[in-house]
Amino acid sequence: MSEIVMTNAKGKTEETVVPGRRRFLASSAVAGLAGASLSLGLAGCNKGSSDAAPAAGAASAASGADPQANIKWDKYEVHPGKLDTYYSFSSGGHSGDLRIHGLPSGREIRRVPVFNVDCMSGWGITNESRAIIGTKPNGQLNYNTGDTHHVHLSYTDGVYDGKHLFVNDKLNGRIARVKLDTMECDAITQLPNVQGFHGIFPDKRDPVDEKINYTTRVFCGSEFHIPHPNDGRDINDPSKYSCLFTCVDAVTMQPRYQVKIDGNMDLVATSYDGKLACSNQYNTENGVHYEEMMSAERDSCIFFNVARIEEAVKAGKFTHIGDSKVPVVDGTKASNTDPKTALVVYVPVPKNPHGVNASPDGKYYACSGKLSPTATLIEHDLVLKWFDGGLKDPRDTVVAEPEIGLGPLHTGFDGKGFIYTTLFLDSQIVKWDLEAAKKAYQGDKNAKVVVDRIDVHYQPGHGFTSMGETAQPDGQYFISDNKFSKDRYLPVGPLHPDSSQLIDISGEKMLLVADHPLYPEPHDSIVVRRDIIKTRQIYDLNEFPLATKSVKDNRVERNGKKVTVHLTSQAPAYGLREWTVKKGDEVTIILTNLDKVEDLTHGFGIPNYNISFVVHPQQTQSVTFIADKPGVFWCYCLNFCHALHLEMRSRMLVEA
Ligand code: K7E
Ligand code: CUA
Ligand code: CA
Repeated sequence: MSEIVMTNAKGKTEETVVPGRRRFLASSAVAGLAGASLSLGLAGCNKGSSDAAPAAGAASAASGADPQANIKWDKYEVHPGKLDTYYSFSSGGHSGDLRIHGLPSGREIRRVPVFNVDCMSGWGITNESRAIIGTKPNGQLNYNTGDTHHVHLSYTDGVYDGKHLFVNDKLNGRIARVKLDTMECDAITQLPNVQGFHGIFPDKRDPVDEKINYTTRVFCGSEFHIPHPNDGRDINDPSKYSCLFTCVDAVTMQPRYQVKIDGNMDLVATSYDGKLACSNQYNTENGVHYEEMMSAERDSCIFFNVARIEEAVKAGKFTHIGDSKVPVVDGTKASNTDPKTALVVYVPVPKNPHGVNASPDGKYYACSGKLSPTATLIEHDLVLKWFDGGLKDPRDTVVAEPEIGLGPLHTGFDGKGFIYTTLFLDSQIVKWDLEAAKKAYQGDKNAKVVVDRIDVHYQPGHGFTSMGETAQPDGQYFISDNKFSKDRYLPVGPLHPDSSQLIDISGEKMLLVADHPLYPEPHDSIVVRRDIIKTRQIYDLNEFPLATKSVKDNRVERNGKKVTVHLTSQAPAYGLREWTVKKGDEVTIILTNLDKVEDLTHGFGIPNYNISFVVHPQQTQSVTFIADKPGVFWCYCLNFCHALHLEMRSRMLVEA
């Protein structure tokens, strides 16, 4: 690779700004972000304010001042036995799971398996979880991998209602729903004809029916363009590839309709009035190699007119792709030139944007430049005005486009007029003033757009504020989820943790107040006030048709070669001390936990049969397997439950 020359927003080379720091960036981050071509990408910036001052944090570090000197640490301490103020729900990236942390402590409280197989809980092992994940005719799981990126809760009146969480699987194109009362996944749906399902966002109210002020749909983008259907046709003709935007019914979890578009979709956001959904597009070029994907100076932020799309579906203006029954409407550019009938509008924004977020007042969308040092603010009402025929050029929906720093990716709002954007290349968070950015865009040279910067460690991806994706942002915290942690934690070999940094944004200056290592690799999170989440600790036996409701009902039933063991657990014993089956039998064990005590979870493991799972108080779970190995097998409790936990076992006797 030839020598890399990075220019900052003012056209200076990076070395003249902050020497040591930029050298590190030049060697690692730039290599990862399209290498030598990056300088081309940065040339795309133009309009708007350019008061992108040299890094404030880096400057003070260079002058020796300790930015932590005046921090009152008490505020962020959660003492033993005390509870956190917030839940944070995080995707787990290519671990395929979902994480729940407490904030401000950063303590990991729970992992929820979703697309991964998990031997702690038995997710992917029990019949119940396998039915949700889906199995092939031969009984194997459809998938045992996944890649979760974005998590969002269901809404009522623009605020989290604590009912459901939705999370995407970028790897295998699936959407999952998690019940927030038990924090367990209850549905997984494959999106048809979609690859690289990345952005996901629930709606916040109905676009047509004013009375429906809660989430009934979830919108899903797709990042990779493919032939439709992707059955071997057109594999060598990328001009025939395209992407589908999918609307999934939040209740049935079935796709309602899809929109075929030009270019691709990365992140997704929705409006607060239900009228729009949008997605940033970095590959409007329909490129297949990265050079092609970054060849245009501008890409787009695409806006979907939800009500019009639903009318088109109702009116039968759709086609089908392959075997899929899901209606597909036409959102391509050529078919959507007349604003009065358009289903979508493509708003040009600078080069390869990443991340689009709706402001909590419902008025704006912030789309980050990534390969342009700008962020673009698009006004909600102006997008609607375009759809009404009142604006000629989609670009006229843009109300600000300040230069904020290098590699802007994700954005959070504090509800006080400030916007916080992660700068991947600068390894900083920049705080900028929304109204000042608008003024600067109108030509006011004195508008002070960037009001603060802080170093993070290192290369932040996602950033988000407490309650910032709702109509009730509280302006307390910003989390910077950093892709590299380098030297921040004790070294543990080549695999470094990701680094989540807690920033207090309640004052004028941002304060970095905590580092939390994360098992790779969370992308997006949301920070939710704890009063919103109402969990339950004990199941109801009546929810489980297979439950064994009394100790007296423990039994073994045989039907030909099929054996069903109806078993209970109650500390410190299972309801049967032993049972006998024959080699070759198909055995189903249905285990009901009769304990009614909070936190009293039992486990069940069968040695050498590759089976382990847990049952929570009053829950029933089952497993099915072929008893292919004769002998004595001590089925034992895996989850420490009682002083006699080690003695909690039964024998499965398999006759030869
Ligand atoms: Cu990592 Cu939201 Cu998947 Cu950006 S995405 S960083
Ligand atoms: Cu039951 Cu340990
Ligand atoms: Ca592009």
